[in-house]
Amino acid sequence: MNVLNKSKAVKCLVALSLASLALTGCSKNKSKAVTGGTSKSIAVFVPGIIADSPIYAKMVEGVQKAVEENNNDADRMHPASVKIFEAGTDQTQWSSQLTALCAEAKYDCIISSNPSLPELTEPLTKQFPSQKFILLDAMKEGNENITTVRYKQDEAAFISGYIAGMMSKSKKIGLITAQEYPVMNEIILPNFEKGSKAAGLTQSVDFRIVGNWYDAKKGAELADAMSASGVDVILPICGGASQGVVASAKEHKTMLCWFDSNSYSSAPGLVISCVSSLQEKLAKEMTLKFLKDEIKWGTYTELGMKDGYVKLVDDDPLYIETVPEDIRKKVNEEIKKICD
Ligand code: RBF
Repeated sequence: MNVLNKSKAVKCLVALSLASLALTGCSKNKSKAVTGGTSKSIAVFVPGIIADSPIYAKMVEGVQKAVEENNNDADRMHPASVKIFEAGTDQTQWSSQLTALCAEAKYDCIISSNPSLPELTEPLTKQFPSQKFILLDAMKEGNENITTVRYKQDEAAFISGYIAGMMSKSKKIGLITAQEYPVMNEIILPNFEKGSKAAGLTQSVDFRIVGNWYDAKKGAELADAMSASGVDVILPICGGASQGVVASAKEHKTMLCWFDSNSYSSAPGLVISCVSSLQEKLAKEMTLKFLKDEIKWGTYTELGMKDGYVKLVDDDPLYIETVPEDIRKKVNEEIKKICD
């Protein structure tokens, strides 16, 4: 090999390793990318604000952990990359933001979460036939580009309502939602009420709407008005606006039920239940399945307490201190009935 050819070969090698770096993003197994694997690229579309919503924060963490695990696995032939898009709370923009993401043609799969996503992504699968979507906390069957998994929110709402009913002294409980949506109106609210009635309450749930997922001031105003009318347990499902509900609860000593995450410490002694969805675990598992080409496209799966994806956090010392033992026992019996 003459000097000129030698320098050409070196340049070629440098170019190849640069290409492999670009393929793997930050993976350790660069050589694998060159020798056979195809790089997979994932976008996480956050329909809201990560910091305000544990359900979104856990989705992002789960996907990131899956990609990290995949890229650290020396035997994996498919290094992956992930990019996070925080879409914000202006829902009128979500469709065009998603279209722009698809049009980039950079992402093999877009992962997102909430029940409005199937309707937004379905038309895009016609426009961009190779674009895949994994949608959590959502339901859609029969589209070969989409797979969905939904939590049994009826179970989460029933147990929350049951604890609220057992703990309420005024026998009046409330639910503050950010907005009305089918899962809220048809599943969460009726099952929260059903749970409270199973605990002996007779009144319907005081139901109030913030109008968005961020207005903490409005959340506090609604909670203040509720406690003024005698409500002594509130379930807030309103993202950032929940902070206002917590502030009001601390002022009026109103008890709180919580959804999606462990939040006993946000108002110690006042939070009487945290029913968590295992969104991080699910997001990680679904991402790994995608990276291993194991997703069953076009399907819809529902996961609940029996499957371990919806869980009352009952081992937190604050739950044990706040909710008396006889009530905790009755709650466990209700959970057992759901799981049997
Ligand atoms: N939940 C949140 O915690 N934060 C949000 O920003 C948020 N935005 C939503 C937007 C729409 C259009 C819909 C239908 C639901 C949204 N949710 C949000 C609710 C979420 O999907 C779920 O029902 C609740 O978190 C209770 O598990």
